[in-house]
Amino acid sequence: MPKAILGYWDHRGLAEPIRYLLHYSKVDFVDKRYTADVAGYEEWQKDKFGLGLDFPDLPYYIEGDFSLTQSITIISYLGYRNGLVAKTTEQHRRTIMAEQQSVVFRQNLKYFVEGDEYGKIGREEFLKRVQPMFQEWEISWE
Ligand SMILES: N[C@@H](CCC(=O)N[C@@H](CS)C(=O)NCC(=O)O)C(=O)O
Repeated sequence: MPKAILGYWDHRGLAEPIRYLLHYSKVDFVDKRYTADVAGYEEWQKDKFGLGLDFPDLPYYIEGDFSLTQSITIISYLGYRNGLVAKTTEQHRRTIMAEQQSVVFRQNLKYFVEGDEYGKIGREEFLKRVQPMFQEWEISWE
């Protein structure tokens, strides 16, 4: 079986949690990174429709004939493959809810951080406003 390949831009973005998970699970993989320049963009455009992906996008994950896109789906699959799955109904409830909630969290945080907010209100107020977004996640996972 050829080495698994994780393809993404040469930054953290949506791929970093997948990279963490692959390292944590001791999966030997190719960390394929497309550079943020014309050459990288053109390389990705060539691969985009040449890799046989069902829904071509970045990140992608390939294991031989098997391929996946959608960052959360890749994480979910790797969890399944590496025994990091819920074993009870309650764990499953938390896992699937946290999975989608993390998408919303990321979106909201992104809008907040990338918007003009930080520049307008300053660091102290920014940290105060961003705090409640993290508080919801302060839950026990026992
Ligand atoms: N919902 C997708 C979003 C994927 C996405 O927006 N990928 C961006 C990078 S963050 C991209 O550049 N995709 C390549 C393309 O659109 O050609 C996921 O979670 O994987």
